[in-house]
Amino acid sequence: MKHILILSSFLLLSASTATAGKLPMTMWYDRPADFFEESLPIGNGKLGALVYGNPNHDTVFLNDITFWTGKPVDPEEGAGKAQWIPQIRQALFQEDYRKADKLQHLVQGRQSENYQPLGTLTLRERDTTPLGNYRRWLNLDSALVGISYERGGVRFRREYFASHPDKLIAIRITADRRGALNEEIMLTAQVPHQTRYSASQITQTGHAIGPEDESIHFCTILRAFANDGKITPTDSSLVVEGASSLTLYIVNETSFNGFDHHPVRQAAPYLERATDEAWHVQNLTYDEIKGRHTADYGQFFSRMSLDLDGARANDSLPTDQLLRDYTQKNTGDKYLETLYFQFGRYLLISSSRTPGVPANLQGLWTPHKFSPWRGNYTLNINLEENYWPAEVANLSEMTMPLFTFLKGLAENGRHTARNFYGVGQGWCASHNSDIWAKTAPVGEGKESPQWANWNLGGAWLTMNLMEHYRFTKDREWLRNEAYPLLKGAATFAEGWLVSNPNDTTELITAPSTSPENEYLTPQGYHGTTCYGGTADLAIIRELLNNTADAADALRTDASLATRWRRKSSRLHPYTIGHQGDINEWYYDWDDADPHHRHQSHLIGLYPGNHLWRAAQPQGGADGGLSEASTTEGKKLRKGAQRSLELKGDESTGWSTGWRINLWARLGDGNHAYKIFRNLLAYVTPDGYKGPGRVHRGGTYPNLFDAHPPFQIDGNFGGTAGVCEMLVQSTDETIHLLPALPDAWPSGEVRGLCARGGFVVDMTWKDGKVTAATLYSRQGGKTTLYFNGKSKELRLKAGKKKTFH
Ligand code: FUC
Repeated sequence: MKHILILSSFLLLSASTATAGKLPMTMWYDRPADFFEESLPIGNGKLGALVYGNPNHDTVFLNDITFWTGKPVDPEEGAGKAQWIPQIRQALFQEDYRKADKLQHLVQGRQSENYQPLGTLTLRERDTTPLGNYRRWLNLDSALVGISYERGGVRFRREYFASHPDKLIAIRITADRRGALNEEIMLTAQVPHQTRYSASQITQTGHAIGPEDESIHFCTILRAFANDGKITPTDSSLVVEGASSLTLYIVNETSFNGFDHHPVRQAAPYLERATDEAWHVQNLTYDEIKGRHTADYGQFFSRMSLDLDGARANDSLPTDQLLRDYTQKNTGDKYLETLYFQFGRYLLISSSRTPGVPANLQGLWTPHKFSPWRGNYTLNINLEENYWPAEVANLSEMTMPLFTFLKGLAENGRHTARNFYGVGQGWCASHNSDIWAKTAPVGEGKESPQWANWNLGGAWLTMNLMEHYRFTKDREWLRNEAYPLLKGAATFAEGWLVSNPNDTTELITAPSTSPENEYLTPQGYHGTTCYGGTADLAIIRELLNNTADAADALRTDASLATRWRRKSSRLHPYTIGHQGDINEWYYDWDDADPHHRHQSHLIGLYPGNHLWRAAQPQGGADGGLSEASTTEGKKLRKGAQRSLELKGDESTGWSTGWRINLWARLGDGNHAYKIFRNLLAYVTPDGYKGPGRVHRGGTYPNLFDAHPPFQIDGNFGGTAGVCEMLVQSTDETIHLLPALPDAWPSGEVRGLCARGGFVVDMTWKDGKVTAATLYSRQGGKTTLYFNGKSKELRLKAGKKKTFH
């Protein structure tokens, strides 16, 4: 695999001037973290750390996004398992669901691998007398974490950051009295390792859990530089005495060399790389390294600013208190809402810059030897949701790790398509994946088909590809990178579709499951395997339409595009159930859990487009977000709304994030906002068992999303949801304030992106747009809807226009 980060050439600035967020975006706390859900994350897109900031015992969990268990997949995995597909299909068409569920176990493969933590750094101060004036913060504008405190009349300060340009984590400790620093520095690890303490340096090598000759290896080097004083190695630490300032640089490399390279026999030269990086730190001063970091990070972060109703930073209360008050005192604090929004952007920049290795379930931050759900890539919502804010929130380049990862999926997915599903062309991916671009279904014959048997994860991910094109209009990228992946996924879908036995003019999938949901048949069977599941058909509809659109845009494969559209129109249509909702199952069955967290049958409303577009009228003064024009559209709109009502407003973090976007797409800003408030519900750290414990979907004190446990997707869903309330767009239209909640009567947003390759800056007051500037990246036209009027807009590349 080529390790090249493809950076698109277009400008991604805001429509007017590039702006730094006008409000200072700082999370702060008045005490050190006790739990990791209180710690502050830093990351350079590959290396990350969770900073606790307790001077007596400062824990820094280290992570490298390329550190996983396992090795490349076996292309022969599952060979022959496809023989069971016809039997499962037959059982389904005879309506014998029990038998189908049972047979599905024969079409399962190995579990995914685990994301693993690197070492844990501990900094221990010799003097443990009481501290005063303690403060700990994360500044989102500069991606700097810090703590400050006083002890014995001396003021101390620590600064932590993760630099992308210099591939390191830096920690600097200063004191305002000469020679006042006395620290002990230790590096331990939960995985097999050896640590060597030498003069001013710690070197740790080791490997992921598993056989030494079959696992990813790593090398972490910490170099310590003291001003004044001395650094002495012991067997288990570096001891710093009498220093005035201390700078630590931490580098790490792993032997991961791409999804298809063995981590030992075809290892990346990780020892050499780590050594080079460790030497490199001497080429620059600390201030230079810090300056390069803030400039690099700032070029992305500063592209977008948000001001809700003139909210000001409430500096008198720490962020965890703001969050608690938000829920418990119902403050509706708009500064906190802005902070939360921007924190999602911070997390994406900090966790998604490594080719082939997208942000995982925890972004890249985990303190656990074995993370919940293996910290893997879950393709039936979670990985997709990680990237929902990327385009709208002006961080388009951050999608490149995902798209290079998709190439690996497409490679491995050819084997999975053939071995497990008997489809000889195209590629597919299942529910769980990992750094090895795993595509085979999991379960090992033992797990419920509800999460083990499903083969449309890859198809769902291709939506992100087409969205990237819609937002950037980067045709070269579409041609060279995205189109082959779309075409391969569409080819698999064509091979997988079968005639509906009840109406042979229609196409369906069989077997099918609807991500993790369970049905109840009228006969009382409680199961998961079905045929013609709505989610499958929605994903395939979106895929076929997108691939045909891509072919049109590239002026290629005209007859294939016609075939894909014809097949898309033959898919079994949406139906409405006895409760007025869109049926999730082929039949009008009830869900075993009516509030189930997944709502995959609404994929076409969000993140997809086809249901959303069908539920809108064509044209109309307000672009018709409030009412559909066709009978079919009205029916779908009502059905989607009813489905959401039946689901309710409380769910896991990621599901709550999704529901914000779904309600926003229905044009109901107040409902979207109500759910946004739920997403920001204060949750205590999972390990906290004392009084006031809160365990639910929401937000931890460090603003990490609580599934619970911590999963980063909800953060990203929330950031995307804010954008969706403010601007919605299709290839031909842009709606300003399509779902503005009453709680945000006035505000200003800069740098929000729209389909068609536009960037929007806008101010609003009393719920109406007061000024909007649109900038075109590549040149193009759109119809702009705002304040009940519409304007045709045509702009040349790099030009902008302002409307009042
Ligand atoms: C999906 C979800 C779970 C969880 C897991 C990581 O399987 O259904 O809620 O988020 O991914």
